[in-house]
Amino acid sequence: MDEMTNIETLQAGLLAEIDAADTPEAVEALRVRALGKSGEITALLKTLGAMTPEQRSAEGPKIHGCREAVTAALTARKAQLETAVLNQKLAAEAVDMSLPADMPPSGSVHPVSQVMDELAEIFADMGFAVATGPEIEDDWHNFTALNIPETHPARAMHDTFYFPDADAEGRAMLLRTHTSPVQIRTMVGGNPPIRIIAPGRVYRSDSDATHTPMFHQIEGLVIDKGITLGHLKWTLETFLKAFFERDDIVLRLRPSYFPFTEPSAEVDVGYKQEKGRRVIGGSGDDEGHGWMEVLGSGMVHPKVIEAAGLDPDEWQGFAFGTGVDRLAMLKYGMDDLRAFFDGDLRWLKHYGFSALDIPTLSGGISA
Ligand code: 2U9
Repeated sequence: MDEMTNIETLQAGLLAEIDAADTPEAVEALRVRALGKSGEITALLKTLGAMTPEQRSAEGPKIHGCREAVTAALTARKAQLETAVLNQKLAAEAVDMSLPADMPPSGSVHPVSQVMDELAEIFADMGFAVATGPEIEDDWHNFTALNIPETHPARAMHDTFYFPDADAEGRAMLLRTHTSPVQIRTMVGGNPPIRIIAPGRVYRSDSDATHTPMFHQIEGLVIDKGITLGHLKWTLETFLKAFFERDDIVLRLRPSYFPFTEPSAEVDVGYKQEKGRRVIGGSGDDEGHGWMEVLGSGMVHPKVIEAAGLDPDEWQGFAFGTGVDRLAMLKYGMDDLRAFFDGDLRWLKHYGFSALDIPTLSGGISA
């Protein structure tokens, strides 16, 4: 009876003190006082050893009950106080985002991002919308719909990064090897006429001084009625004049082959050798000049138009593609592709662009 009163009194006293504790540290001090090595409840637990079995079965449950009640109260109060401390801290450390910055923005825009912005601006002016799509694709959107046969070398394991498992429909999954699946998705999902550019990352299992396993492409697609090679040539000429910011751009369309276009043409621009550098402009056939390949292009193959669910007798189109990294190197005079992906801050400081210098046709395309 006496013990009972003791345990009850002890428990009531501890619970009241735990309730009154106002810091996590005060709760911890109470835990040590009650349950520590020489704690009050610990001392009670130790008395169990000297008891007779009868006493023990009478007292044991009370003492253990007391320990459990105190432990639960300690845990609950500690959590409560820690939440309060955190909330106080969050309130005290709140940042007012509407305040002006006390430092100018640092960092710079990567040349690839800059060129992507320039391209979007130039093509927007010609009425093209920017389309994007997944970088993880299936082999139908990346190859089959583009009239690339099962046996085409581009599909080989050593050229394409495949995932180990197929998707739910049994299609092989891969990292897109070009941005063309974006155009396929636009044709399948939308209704023509279509005028889009698709810029973005593409992946090929390739790595040396002029190839990186990930690089940036931009492709364009126009689908409408009565589209001809003339529209293609005008579009590319207008684009290249705006991009290189000169009027004396001369194009040469060379017959080529791509599975997704027919006819296909590689597009060269004339350049002049000046102080050991190639400067774009003029006819490549002039003395001291040459031709440099900058784009691939062609009239969209009827099979591709059909695969995307459109009637090729009604709709025609042209398409083109080029590497953004290479365009950036050409325009801004960088000679090592690998530096693009090193993340070297000195290189970025040297070749980067100001975040505040946004390319516009009215304000000037390059910064
Ligand atoms: C659809 C129909 C046609 C996109 C095209 C090229 C020509 C081309 C290369 C340039 C250098 C890729 O980065 S690169 O290696 N691209 O030569 N691309 S026509 O043709 C399409 C795309 C989508 C539906």
